[in-house]
Amino acid sequence: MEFTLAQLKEKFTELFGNDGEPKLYFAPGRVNLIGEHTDYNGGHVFPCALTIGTYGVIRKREDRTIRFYSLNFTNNGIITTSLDDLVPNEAAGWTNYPKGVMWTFEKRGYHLTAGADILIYGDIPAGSGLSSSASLEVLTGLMLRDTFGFDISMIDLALIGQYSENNFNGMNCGIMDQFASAMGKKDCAIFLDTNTLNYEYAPVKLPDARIVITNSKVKHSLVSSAYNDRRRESETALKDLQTVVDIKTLGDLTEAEFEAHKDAIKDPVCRKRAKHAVYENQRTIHAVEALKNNDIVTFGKLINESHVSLRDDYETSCKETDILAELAWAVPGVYGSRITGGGFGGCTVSIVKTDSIDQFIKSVGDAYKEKTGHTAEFYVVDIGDGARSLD
Ligand code: GAF
Repeated sequence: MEFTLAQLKEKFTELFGNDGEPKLYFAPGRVNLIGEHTDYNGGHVFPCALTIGTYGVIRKREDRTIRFYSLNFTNNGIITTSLDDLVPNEAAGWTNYPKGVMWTFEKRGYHLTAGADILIYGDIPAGSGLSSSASLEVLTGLMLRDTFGFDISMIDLALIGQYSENNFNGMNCGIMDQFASAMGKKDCAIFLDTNTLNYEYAPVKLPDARIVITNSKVKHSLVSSAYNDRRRESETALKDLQTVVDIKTLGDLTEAEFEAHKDAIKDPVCRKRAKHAVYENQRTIHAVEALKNNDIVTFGKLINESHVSLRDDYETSCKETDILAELAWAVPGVYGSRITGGGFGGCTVSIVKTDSIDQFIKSVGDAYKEKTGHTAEFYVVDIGDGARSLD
């Protein structure tokens, strides 16, 4: 983190004056350990909040003006808008995320009686797929809730973030990222059933290993349209299956039930998508059981299988993340490695024995550079708490 908390507040005062005490908040990014592209298919996910994320300083105004400033995009200066202009607009760039949350508040009857001055700073690497936008949405929701005194639960803040991303920003994401940012807990992953929103905190006890995130530094274009395509294909498969079996979501099926009914899915591409969603959900359930039994070897194997399924059936991996996973699998001391998050670039997550981490970084980093020309970045991460006030 480039700034101290005191510096964030000083910067706020420098930009927006010292007329009243501003408040400081934080919402984390996330890494998903397993359960990918299951959250909009009624399956389970297993993400954890990180200690990196998005910081926000806020102070209520008297009028309806909203002023934003990002320490990450200082060239844009102060961006001024109004509560009367909560419409998505490409030129508004990153401010579409907080504006979307404000719009959702209004839509849900949480009436914003005044504007605000807001300073943002994020330390999630840009384009890494570690949920900087979800963290910004949850952060905005939390800041608005506290500043305007609304009674809204953290889970509802996550749902508001998801709604705004779906309906204001046009990305049909599931609930995982916002839920992890809002509800994260130090040293635990969240075993979340996205059908019911029932969840359980599972301690991530890795006696001899750490979580290592590898950033491919690649982000292929049209990520959000490819993501929305996957969602549509899964929905088509579900509709076909519902003609032969009584299910609400793909998460309702076991592997055996899927195999028995899969021929009802007419399109072979949709059939592959559904296969991933069903098997990945079951893998996630087994992986959490393995982790609870301190069986890190099985946990790692399931992580590897998840990558293969995302590569071959769901097709959200890409050349670079396939190379990263394959290089990781070849390093002794790696329990498991796979692409994490929405896909089409971004990061892999690996469980690496602590005393193999240096070798992992050197051998994966060197070979990746040689094969792709890109310089990967490695983050040995800790699991942090969810969104909170820092005052
Ligand atoms: C993105 C989405 F935002 C999540 O909701 C989830 O679907 C994920 O991709 C894939 O598991 O991060």
